Amino acid sequence: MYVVATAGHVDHGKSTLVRALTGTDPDRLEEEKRRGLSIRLGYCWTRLDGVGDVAFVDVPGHERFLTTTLAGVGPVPVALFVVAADDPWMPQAAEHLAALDALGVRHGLLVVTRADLADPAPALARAVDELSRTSLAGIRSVVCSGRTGAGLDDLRRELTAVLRDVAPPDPGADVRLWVDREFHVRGTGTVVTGTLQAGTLRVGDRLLLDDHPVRVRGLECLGEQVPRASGVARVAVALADRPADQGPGRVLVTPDAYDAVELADVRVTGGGRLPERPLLHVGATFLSVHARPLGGGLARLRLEHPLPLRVGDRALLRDPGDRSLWGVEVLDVDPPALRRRGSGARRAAVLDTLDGTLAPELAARGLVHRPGLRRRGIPTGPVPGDALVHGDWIVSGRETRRLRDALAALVDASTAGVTKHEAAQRLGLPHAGLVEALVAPPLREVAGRVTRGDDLPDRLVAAVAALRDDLAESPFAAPDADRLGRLGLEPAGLARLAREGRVLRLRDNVVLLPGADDVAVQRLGELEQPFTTSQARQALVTSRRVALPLLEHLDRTGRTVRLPDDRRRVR
Ligand SMILES: Nc1nc2c(ncn2[C@@H]2O[C@H](COP(=O)(O)OP(=O)(O)OP(=O)(O)O)[C@@H](O)[C@H]2O)c(=O)[nH]1
Ligand SMILES: [Mg+2]
Repeated sequence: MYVVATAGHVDHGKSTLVRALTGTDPDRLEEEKRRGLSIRLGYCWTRLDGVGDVAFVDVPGHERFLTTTLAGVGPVPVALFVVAADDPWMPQAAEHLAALDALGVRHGLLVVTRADLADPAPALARAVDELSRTSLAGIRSVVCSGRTGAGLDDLRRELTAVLRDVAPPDPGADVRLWVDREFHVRGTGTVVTGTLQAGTLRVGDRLLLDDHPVRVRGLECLGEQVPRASGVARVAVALADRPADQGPGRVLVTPDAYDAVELADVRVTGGGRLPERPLLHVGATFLSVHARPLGGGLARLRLEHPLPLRVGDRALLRDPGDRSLWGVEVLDVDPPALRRRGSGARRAAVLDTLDGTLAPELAARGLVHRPGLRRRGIPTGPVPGDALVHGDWIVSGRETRRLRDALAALVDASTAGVTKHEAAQRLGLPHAGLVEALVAPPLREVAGRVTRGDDLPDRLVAAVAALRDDLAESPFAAPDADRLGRLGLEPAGLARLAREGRVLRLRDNVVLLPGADDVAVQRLGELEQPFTTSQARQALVTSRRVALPLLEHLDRTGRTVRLPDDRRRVR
């Protein structure tokens, strides 16, 4: 199926053309018929040879209904741009064209209608010229009359040619249906309608309507019940589990596929200076936003309530006061906080590099997670050659180097390395597995600890790690010979560790961690001076086997003085 939205000034003949093409009057309200004016969106469809089903979303042209018009064209990829031969270029023609241009609509057909009333050539020339400065530049055009039917066959043929150029969207894409109507059907319950842009809806699907879980109980496409529908399509979705106390639904999405976005950094095009509180029109909905210009055509938008936005989304900003319009392209839906002065300009410089691909996104963030990328609408590849990949995590080359340096500094500041969890925490990494991935020579990981590898054998690194655990609580409870044996610390190994400053060796098989002597001096300094060996042993919570060589070590290194009566004092 294809979906086409009309656009054009009030009374220029949009609805008349849709009726002529489909045999159905898109103006169904009594008031619409009486006033000869569209007020709501109209929905009709037909079949065109060569392309099949074509659904129309007929929009109102009156300036008062612009919000409805924007809801109609917002999610639709193809425009039927209608201009009256007898009433060339008018304000809402310009306004609708600006909206289509801002949304980046590239597919469309220009129709000059009411050709039975005036020479269509001037209207056609003017419209072609106006379109030439927009995303619709160079589209096909046709002249016809909705009243006499002249030129309608040309219109069908040209529209067929236009639609043949529209690439079909991915049926496997996540669903995001912007709701343009919601109503209650007796016996069925809540029904929402919209233009499904991509992806597939199936009866039985569990989705989220705004934040609330709902189930698809029935699906209707062009007036018929269907078990499934893939975009692009006009769909009516009957929902089960719709909470009664909820406001009108805005958007129906695949669960977990989108972030609930309240802050978005965007590129803004057209118009003059942004007001502080413009309206953001996106999909078929609109809401108030706070706009903070970042300079260089970039801005940060704070949304009044969260929406499932993605990078690359096109939307409109509007100042309802003076009817100005701006185009918006979403660059980042998870931007960092801006605190310090001047951070806006720095942020703008980063935003200028973002183009919806992975490489600049990775460069800007340093570290990304594939599920997060998918939710934000950014491709998860190709991964730049210098990046580090660990499971779903990707770290940029530059951030990898920075983290490796920081990890090395952490290790160097420790006595026997750091655990992965400790390192992850200190480096601000979201996952300890990343530490493992960052370990590269001269660092290495042994028994869950990252240490400086040098050329120490694994068993000695592991033994030091175990020793550290042993001594964590009681730093003077030196392991006995038995424990040293179990750790594989034979005299040669101990000698080497002592030489490299990884242990403090007081006697052949009395070892503590480096720095234990400093702790001892501090504790002994708190005793009444001078103190006996027994008092020292109690203060350090240790045995004579450790206390004696430790005190001798302190004497030798000049930190305690041994008195003639065998008592000591701290220097
Ligand atoms: N003579 C003539 N009249 C037309 C033609 N097309 C539309 N009209 C008349 O123009 C008036 C407006 O037509 P609509 O089709 O309602 O115009 P519209 O663009 O849908 O208007 P809005 O929805 O209000 O923006 C109606 O009275 C139509 O009968 C045409 O080709 N020739
Ligand atoms: Mg109309």
